[in-house]
Amino acid sequence: MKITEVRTIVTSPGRNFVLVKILTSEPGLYGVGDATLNGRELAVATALQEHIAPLLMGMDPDRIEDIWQFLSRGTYWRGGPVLNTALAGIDIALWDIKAKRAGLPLYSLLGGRTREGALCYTHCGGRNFEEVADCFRKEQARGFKVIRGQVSIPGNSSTYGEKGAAEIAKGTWSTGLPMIERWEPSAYLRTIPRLFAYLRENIGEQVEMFHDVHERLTPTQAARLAKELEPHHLFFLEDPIRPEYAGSLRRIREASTTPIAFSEIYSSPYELLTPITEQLIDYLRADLVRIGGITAGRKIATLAEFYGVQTAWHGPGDISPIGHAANVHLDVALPNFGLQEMVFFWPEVQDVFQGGPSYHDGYLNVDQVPGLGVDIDEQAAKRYPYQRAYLPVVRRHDGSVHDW
Ligand code: KDG
Ligand code: MG
Repeated sequence: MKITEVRTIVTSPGRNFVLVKILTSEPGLYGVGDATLNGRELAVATALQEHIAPLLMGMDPDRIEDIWQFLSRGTYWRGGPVLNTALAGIDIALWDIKAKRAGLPLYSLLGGRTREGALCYTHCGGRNFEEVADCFRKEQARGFKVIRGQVSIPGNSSTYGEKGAAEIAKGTWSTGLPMIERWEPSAYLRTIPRLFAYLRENIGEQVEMFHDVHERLTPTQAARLAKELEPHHLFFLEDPIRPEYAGSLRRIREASTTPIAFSEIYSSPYELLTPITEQLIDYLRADLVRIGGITAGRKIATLAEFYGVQTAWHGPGDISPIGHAANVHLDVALPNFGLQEMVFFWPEVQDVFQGGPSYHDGYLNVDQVPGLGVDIDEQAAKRYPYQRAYLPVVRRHDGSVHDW
């Protein structure tokens, strides 16, 4: 069997997605992949169309690992979010083909089910503590056992996550130029411990809560926050410091027993080696579509298993139902699965994609159908043309750039 075409589809049903469709010499046998990279979509699409697709013509799609090595190391100047996201798109599509050929759901090729469903979480935000608590009550009523809590920070024009699930689903991206958010650490560091004291007081201990720092603190600030949050028993504190400071996770570990989830921004499984092998983290927050797909994800998850680290893949709305399905197929097969991010996709997305993970009472699942269980309606995809869009940028009150 041979690869006969690698098709790149850029579509924007409410936000931009970059998709891959790999066709083969077996009539009707193709695979779909996700290569979405917010704010740099066309860089990935061009890498796929101009540099990667020509290399794959005539290759055997069954040779997933060989193609992964060939695309990853054969490029010589390797890695980074653009090339590894393109690689992920190819990789996910090849796994879809392999599972379809076998007539098995993808999780079956990954070792079969270790669980009946994947524990998932939703996003709550608000302009004040009461709004956040109201959101927690609403989401608990929908069955969520784990909920992320974010809140507006006094003095800031807008704060990441304050709009909750709606913001995360369709993203806070903006067409035209990036939205500039203002942010200062002092007000943030005072507010977040008070938020979780309020939530524990008013929502109770039954629901698991966590918070996403979104890579904004210095190691010392992060150590302070993790310590002050200890009494509230968070499920984890997410991305407390910049990805470049991974070694400083040691400082947070020394200061607190608050569990740490880290690595959302990483674009290579190799960046995770120290955090995992030194047990500096409790959950790996990598994004399969960023680090190189299912092939990379299952390797780093297996390493993590031997160090007591669990998975908590980054999920939609940043990625499409295809990437989300790849998440959940791995989730239900991995012994060290921890938690899965999710959003409810909106109508335009459901117009373009058929299938994908389903939600029930706090858990996600995938159908027992061959492959990933997701398909693309290419005609519908054409109805949502790409529009340049950027993620926000944060500047401190003095105007200097900070991490968003
Ligand atoms: O597009 C980027 C956002 O989706 C990102 O901020 C999400 O940090 C994120 C999270 O934990 O979902
Ligand atoms: Mg995050």
